[in-house]
Amino acid sequence: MAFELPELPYAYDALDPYMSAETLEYHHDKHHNAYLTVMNDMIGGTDYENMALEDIVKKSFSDNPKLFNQAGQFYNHVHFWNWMKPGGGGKSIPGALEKAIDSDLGGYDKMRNDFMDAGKTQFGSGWCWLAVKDGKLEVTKTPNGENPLVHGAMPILGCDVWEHSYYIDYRNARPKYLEAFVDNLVNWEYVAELYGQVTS
Ligand code: MN3
Repeated sequence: MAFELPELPYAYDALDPYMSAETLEYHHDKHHNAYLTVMNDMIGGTDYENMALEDIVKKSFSDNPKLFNQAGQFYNHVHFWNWMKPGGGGKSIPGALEKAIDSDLGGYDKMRNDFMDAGKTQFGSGWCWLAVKDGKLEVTKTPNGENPLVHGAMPILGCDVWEHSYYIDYRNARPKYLEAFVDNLVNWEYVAELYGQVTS
């Protein structure tokens, strides 16, 4: 069964001025769609064809690195659009997740700094993450299309730090993009929903 490109959960200009319609048009319609198209071509007629996306990501990481590049990035972006919303970001975080950020990550301000620092220090393309491993929250970073799934953790928030995600709006200023993401874009309700699924 071929996978399909999910529509953006908001209008292309909804995240303006923190992420422009031009960025979302290229990032969603071109980049995300390209990962999807190549992945669908590669899984057609193979054992991967009827597997769940998470299983394709985990299996291909060890067995088929070329497929993993596409499947990992397809998976990451399916969530990335939902990890943002108009009027998002900041400290207003649903209760159970807020408590876990306090107990596991030293509170909101430390988590915010550590998350942005992970994104800033990821050399080259990649992602920074909030993930749940063995029931506890952690902040991590990965290169290219890798994600916490392949390291035995569940990603609940990720920020794409490939240049295609910020170069139109921020040029080379990755730290400004990360700050806008955390302070103005994060959809904490969706992050909390994923957190609830992992910890329930
Ligand atoms: Mn991307």
